[in-house]
Amino acid sequence: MIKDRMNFNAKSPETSQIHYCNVVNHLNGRVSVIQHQHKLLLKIDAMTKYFISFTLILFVLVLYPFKLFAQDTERPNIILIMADDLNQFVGAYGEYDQVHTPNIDRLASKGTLFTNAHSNAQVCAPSRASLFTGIYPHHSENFGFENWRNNSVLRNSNTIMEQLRDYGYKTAGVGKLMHQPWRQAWDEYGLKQDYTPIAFNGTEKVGHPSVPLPFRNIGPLDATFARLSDIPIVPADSINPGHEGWYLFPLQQTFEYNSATDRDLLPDEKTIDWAIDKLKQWELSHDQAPFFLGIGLIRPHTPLVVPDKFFDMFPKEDIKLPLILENDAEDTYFEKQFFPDESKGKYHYNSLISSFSTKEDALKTYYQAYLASIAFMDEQVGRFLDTLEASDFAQNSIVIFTSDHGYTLGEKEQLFKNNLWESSTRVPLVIYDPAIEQVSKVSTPVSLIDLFPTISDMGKALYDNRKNSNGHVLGGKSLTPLLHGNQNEFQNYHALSVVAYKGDKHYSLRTEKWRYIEYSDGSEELYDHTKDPYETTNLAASIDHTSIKEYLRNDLQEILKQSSD
Ligand SMILES: [Ca+2]
Ligand SMILES: [Ca+2]
Repeated sequence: MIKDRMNFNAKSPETSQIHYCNVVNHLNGRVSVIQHQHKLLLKIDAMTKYFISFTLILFVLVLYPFKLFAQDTERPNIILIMADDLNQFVGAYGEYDQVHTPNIDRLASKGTLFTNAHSNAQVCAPSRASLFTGIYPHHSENFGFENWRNNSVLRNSNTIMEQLRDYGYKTAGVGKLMHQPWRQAWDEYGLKQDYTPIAFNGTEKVGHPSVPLPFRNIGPLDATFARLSDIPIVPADSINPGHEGWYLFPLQQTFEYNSATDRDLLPDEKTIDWAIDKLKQWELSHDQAPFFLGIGLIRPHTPLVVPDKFFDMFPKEDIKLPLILENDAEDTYFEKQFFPDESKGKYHYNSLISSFSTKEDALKTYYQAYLASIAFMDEQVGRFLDTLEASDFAQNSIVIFTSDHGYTLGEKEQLFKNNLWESSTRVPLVIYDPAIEQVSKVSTPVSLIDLFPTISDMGKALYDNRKNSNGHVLGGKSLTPLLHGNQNEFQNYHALSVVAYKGDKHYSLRTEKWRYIEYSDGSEELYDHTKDPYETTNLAASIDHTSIKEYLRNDLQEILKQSSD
């Protein structure tokens, strides 16, 4: 054995040979020789180890990068998928059996389904502004449709992408995410938001000719619902040249449709294609930095235009409408106190109903298009999830699915969003983290304001979000304890929602059991969700509920005061 090693030593570098000869020549005692030989052998062993280690590393790096590629295990990839104007119509909730959302349901079956999640503002721009910055609308004073990137508080605070990027994440987004896009917040951005295809008169987008009047007149974007095969033909008039065919408005392009299988791709389909390509590109790059990927889908936002097969899933005659009571709005204050004429939601509702022979026909027609748009959106989510699940990222990527706010579909004679009732504030929320054993359902009231701290917590980037003193601190808190079943920090947690109109701010507080609404003139609504999930009976005037109403009123004021500090 020793001889063999000596022979090996004879082939080793010259310096080792000289060292060995010198030792033999200059030492007289056999023991000393053996001791030095032993030391030398140890040295040779170490060299051998280094050689083997180096060879292994080379082997790993050069020959097996695909199999042994490992990302940062401490910080997972985070994927945020957003739908637009999607209310609680998701099958996993088991509340409305007319919906078809197998892919979101699949994600929910693996992750945690939040059954009491809400938006903080019930229109696209301020909801997304508060979600992506983690700052409450009443702190930024950003409530409406103005460009939130001009808002001083929001501009001087990090978006979640910047927060993660500062701590080593690479970030990419595609589709409709921030409403008012801000490219610099991302490392890279794919397709911009595009609500169309839509009918076109050669100059401007117009209502689809198939949509009955007067509903068609509420505006081309809000009013349009049609099968994709129902190609709009808009004749010329004295001003406009007319146009035959669908039109992609921001791109100023004709959308070609020849058949179900021979047509251009819809914006949501292109968005998912981009996200899939990005995932594959990252997979091939072997970059070890974790990623944040935002995917913003447009449907079921209007125009409700999707391929025919999704309309065919919901035959109108088979649709069962959820509970919509006559005169349900009589004991409410939003419309009568603040809209002496008509709110947008009431106007849309009245226009829809008067465009059909019966209220039921009107609502079923609209529900069919909304449900079809959800099913279409769900199919796109499924295409992405299929790719993710087959990728190297399947086990180290958290997926969050939600919407920017809900949608009121006929309840309280409203067809819109931007109110403080359950249908409008409630959003679907699913969080799937493959690394943990999650609880399946959480009924704690949470809201979109909690996503910034949740995501930055997951990415180990839960640090001061302010760029400077003009920024504002976060309004929510990380939901990760809830994923583990720990509710200790959430005993009195609430979802706060706001609607602002003409300078008036109206607030709602949602607890496990109650919804309390306080309008700017002091009018109140109170609903008991254990008995009245559709919020049909306003208990604010009930003597039996004086104390709970007072408690919630004080709580709301306390929250507004506290979170202003
Ligand atoms: Ca929206
Ligand atoms: Ca009522």
